[in-house]
Amino acid sequence: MYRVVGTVKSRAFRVLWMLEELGQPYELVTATPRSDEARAFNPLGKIPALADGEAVLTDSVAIMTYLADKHGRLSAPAGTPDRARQDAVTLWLIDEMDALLWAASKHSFVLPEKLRVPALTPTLHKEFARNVDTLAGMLDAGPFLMGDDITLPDILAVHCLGWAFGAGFPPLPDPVKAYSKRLRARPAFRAAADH
Ligand SMILES: N[C@@H](CCC(=O)N[C@@H](CS)C(=O)NCC(=O)O)C(=O)O
Repeated sequence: MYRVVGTVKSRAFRVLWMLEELGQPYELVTATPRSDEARAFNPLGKIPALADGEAVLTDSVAIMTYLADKHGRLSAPAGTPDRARQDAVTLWLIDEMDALLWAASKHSFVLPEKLRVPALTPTLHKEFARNVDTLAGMLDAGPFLMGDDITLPDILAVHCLGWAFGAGFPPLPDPVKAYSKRLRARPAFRAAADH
């Protein structure tokens, strides 16, 4: 059985949601960032990690990619143009959403107080709002980011949108709000959130 190291209210949620979508059994090993439990799986103290037998993997996107490839679902196959297009969306989300949210977290509670620059916040919010408009445009073509089926970048995007809401980022435009609500209503999302 897989073991997911982290907490529901962290990037580990992405992995929990994906495992629920895949219908794979797993156990949640609760570990907060930088805790001894987290360091036992990742010397950096970062969560999530995934233990698959003897193999210990880190980074939410690396883990999701591994799971999608291993189980042959929630992703275009590796080595195809569709996969390269999907990876480009995944990396765009990391650059333009996750990175902004992470910067906001760092400058509000992660960094030692004397290193925080609260004046960054309005710029991070404006950038995020601009990127959410781009995301709305990506959703013009279908119900999911890559078209007709849910894939890894949808899990990443909806996790980032929920994180943004929790962190007090600006409200979402209606089409993005509806997309997020629709995906959050999925039984797999609900099951992952139930931990
Ligand atoms: N790119 C990594 C980032 C992991 C990460 O920074 N996780 C946060 C919690 S959501 C953490 O453990 N932070 C502690 C730290 O950076 O020291 C991923 O997606 O898994």
